[in-house]
Amino acid sequence: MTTSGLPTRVAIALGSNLGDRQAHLAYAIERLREFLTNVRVSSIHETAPEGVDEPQPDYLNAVVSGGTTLQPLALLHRLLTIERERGRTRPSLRASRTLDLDLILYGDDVINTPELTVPHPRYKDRKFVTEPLSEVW
Ligand code: PH2
Ligand code: MG
Ligand code: MG
Repeated sequence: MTTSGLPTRVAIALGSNLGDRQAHLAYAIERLREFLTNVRVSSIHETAPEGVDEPQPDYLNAVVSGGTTLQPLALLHRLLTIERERGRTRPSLRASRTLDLDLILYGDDVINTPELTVPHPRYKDRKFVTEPLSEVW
């Protein structure tokens, strides 16, 4: 748990494969700038869907890093709010989505709660995360 008032460096993975994907990512990046400092934005990667059961449209993926004084759960709740602002629904696990914002890294913290697992448990196996992450971390 980070307790100081100093910003913690975080990485957030962005994904979209429904609707105006570019607009969803651009919106998310602008919203993230409201509470992150020293923001770095990766390039946008167009990727085939991975680990899904049914055919899906291709994704646009990116990673944003920056500093925040928000605690992890407060940050998570901001991310979920931004997803909802783009009409995100969850009809099933890994369903196509307008906007997915995953908290991948929160400094060096290891967090295991029912609501939040950080580092994100599968990110190292996902090229659509590791490639953009390598551009900003
Ligand atoms: N997200 C998933 C499942 N599969 N595949 C790609 N290419 N990009 C994603 O963002 C993605 C995925 C569930 O979060
Ligand atoms: Mg995800
Ligand atoms: Mg998610």
